[in-house]
Amino acid sequence: MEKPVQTWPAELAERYRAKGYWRGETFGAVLRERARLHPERIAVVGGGQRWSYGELDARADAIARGLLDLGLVPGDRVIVHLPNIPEFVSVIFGLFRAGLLPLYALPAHRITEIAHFAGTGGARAYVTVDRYDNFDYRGLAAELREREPGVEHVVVVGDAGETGFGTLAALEAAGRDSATQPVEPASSDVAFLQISGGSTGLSKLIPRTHDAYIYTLRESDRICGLTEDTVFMAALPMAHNFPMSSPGFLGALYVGARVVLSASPSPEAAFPLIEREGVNMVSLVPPLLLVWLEASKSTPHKLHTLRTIQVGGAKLTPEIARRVRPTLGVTLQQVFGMAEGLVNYTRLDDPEDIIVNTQGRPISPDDEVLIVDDQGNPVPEGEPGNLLTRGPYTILGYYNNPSANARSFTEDGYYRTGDIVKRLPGGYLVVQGRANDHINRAGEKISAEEIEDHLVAHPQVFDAAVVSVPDEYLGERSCAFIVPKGEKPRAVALKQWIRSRGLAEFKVPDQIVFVDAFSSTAALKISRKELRAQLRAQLDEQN
Ligand code: J2J
Repeated sequence: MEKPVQTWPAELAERYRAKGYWRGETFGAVLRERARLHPERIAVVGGGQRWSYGELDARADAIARGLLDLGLVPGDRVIVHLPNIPEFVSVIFGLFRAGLLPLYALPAHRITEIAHFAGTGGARAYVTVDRYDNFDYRGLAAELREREPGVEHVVVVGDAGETGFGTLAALEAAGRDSATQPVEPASSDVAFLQISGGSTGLSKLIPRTHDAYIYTLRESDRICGLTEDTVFMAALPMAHNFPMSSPGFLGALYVGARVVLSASPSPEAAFPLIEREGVNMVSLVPPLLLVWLEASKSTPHKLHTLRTIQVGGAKLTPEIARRVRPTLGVTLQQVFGMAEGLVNYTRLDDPEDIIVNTQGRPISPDDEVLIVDDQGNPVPEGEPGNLLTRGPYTILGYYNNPSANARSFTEDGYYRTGDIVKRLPGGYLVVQGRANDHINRAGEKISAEEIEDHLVAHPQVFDAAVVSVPDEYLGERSCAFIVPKGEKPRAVALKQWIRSRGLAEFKVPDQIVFVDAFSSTAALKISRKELRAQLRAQLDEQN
């Protein structure tokens, strides 16, 4: 039987240590050290709170003890389902310190996704917030406890109401008085589980170790020019790997910089904070960049402190990229990364042509990048092909998922990214498209298969195929082709159906097209992939 976590072969691990990539650091120890060096400096600002490094450190200690006193033991998984609030940071550092593994869920996720994470991750606890963005997460927690009895503990940030769940405030208070001594995990241990974009079917869990992840933070900080004077804004949801680690809020904390949390990435929420806190760096997805560029022209807020805007998660068109410097007077940095590992950056001092037209080059000289045709043969430089990668921070397998691993990793440990890229001289990558059928909707990845499965569960749906459609604003939107069964359902009813299945709002199809049948060739058992390609082509013809 395959082990739940695939680790690097001994000789590679040895090389990464010898080269100083993996330095034996852990998150808990890093925070301790920063707090010792400059306890008074502000670490996190958000939700009306300002926490110094010393305060964050003390909170993390109390939370670690409080969690262990619940009966959790090192190695246990804990779902963290929190919006951009300072408690996101204290909770995960508390977990790190206790050797417990955060499993990051997005605020947009709903019961079906959370129950899936709880089941596949074998989570024993769930940390959430009372309410956020017109949604009561306590109700979700109650349903989760019913569906997944393995989730023994629920901790609510804020008001637990009548639920009987514990609150973070109570857990922290108890932890402050506790004599429990957490044991620092090993740096080679898994620190947390990220979630995959879910290219085929349901999201998979991504185990990342302290050593490997902290290496990316340190190098990202260097490449992106972070110093103690950096004021980094997390505007995208913090649970996303991009604002978390490239260099993200964790990279900012790693250098002892300040992290400012915006409850929403909208200019209305973010711009006043930029002015008030003197934010100089932020990461965005392409559609938000567009909104920011427009809003910046008429905002009363002063944005002159901004120096770098990073854009990633989905392809940025050169036309928009070119407008960044003249409009905002900042340096654009393109970031092409993935929660499984490999991250590419354009460098701050790259020529404008590279910054505008490429998605950057890898972090590490030991990132091995292969660009191959469908038979696995390398393509000539400059030609598009499938991107495969392995290296000092790219995982070698998903958590406890042998069948996904068989599909997504080669025998010699390369991750099949599913991205089609071409490589330019100097190692710069240009993303050309994708080999697999997910929809990249404004940086949120949606698996066609997952949504199709929910659609065909509807009594009036005979068959369904979900495809991506180019969208001027979102980059891509989702379109569901539906073959009805009996009376044709209404499009709004199908959208409502997806919501009622307990899925994130971004997975609700943007567009629904009814067809009598899929083409006759489809009946001849072409693959779903070919069917989706045909339907996409059909849409293109119509437009
Ligand atoms: C085109 N496609 C991109 C880009 C990601 C940094 C930045 C992003 C992510 C991320 C991340 C793209 N142009 N600039 O984790 O640390 C698409 C690719 C990729 C997939 C990964 C980070 N940047 N993509 O987006 O795990 O298809 O990570 O394989 O969410 O997003 O998605 P995700």
